[in-house]
Amino acid sequence: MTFHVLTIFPEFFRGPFEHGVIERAHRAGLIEIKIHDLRTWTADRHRTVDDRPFGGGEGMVLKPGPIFEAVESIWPDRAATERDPGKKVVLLSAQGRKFDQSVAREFAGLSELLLICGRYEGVDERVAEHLADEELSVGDFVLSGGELAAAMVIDVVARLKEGVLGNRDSAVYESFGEDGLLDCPQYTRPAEFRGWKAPEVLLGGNHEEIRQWRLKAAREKTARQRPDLLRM
Ligand code: 9D3
Repeated sequence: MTFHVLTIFPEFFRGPFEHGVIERAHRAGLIEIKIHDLRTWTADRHRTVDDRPFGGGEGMVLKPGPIFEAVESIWPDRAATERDPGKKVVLLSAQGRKFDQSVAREFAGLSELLLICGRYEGVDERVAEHLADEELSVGDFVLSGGELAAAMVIDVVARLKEGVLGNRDSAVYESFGEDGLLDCPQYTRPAEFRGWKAPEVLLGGNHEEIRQWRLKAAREKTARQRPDLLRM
């Protein structure tokens, strides 16, 4: 699967995918990540990507021109032929549909995903209306731009692709909220740390007892921290 990111901060993406599971998936050729600098599709001397909002107000708005030019150059067929259902253009914005594990599973079925990162006060609305297939938010909080959101989406979607996770940590276990529960608490050595003991049951070898303890602990933790998951 290929991820495209359109951004005015291409350097932002030097770091996030160079570690762990995603880095290995990339090296194994299971995913491709292409970072595109929006300024490539500007024509003026100052490589202008933004302008002042019509009607007045604070800050700047990303102009539609370079964004349309970029998408049309990354996917030249898109405007001419009917849209390939295996490819999606997503505008990251606080006004979008809320991202979660089930949206990620939907995206994992695509062959290519193009993520447009907004900045400043926002993006000219014609991008959301006439270019993007959808707007996507990663949560009800205010980011400084779409870059961190894009990195999140790529991380979450990539680990759902066949072969990205090892068998041991397979996507079968990637069931956030699917069984209605958070993960159970985990412990490692030392068995006693600063006077706090790891649960005795986990130190013994009784796998049925351990399974029951974990289920109960997951239920208690979910009820305490995320009661909304139990109601879903
Ligand atoms: C809601 C605040 N806006 C008032 C005019 C200004 C504004 C804040 C932050 C406009 C754009 C942004 C940048 N945010 C994103 O690009 C963004 C985002 C987010 O802020 N929250 C959750 N998900 C996302 S995805 C992209």
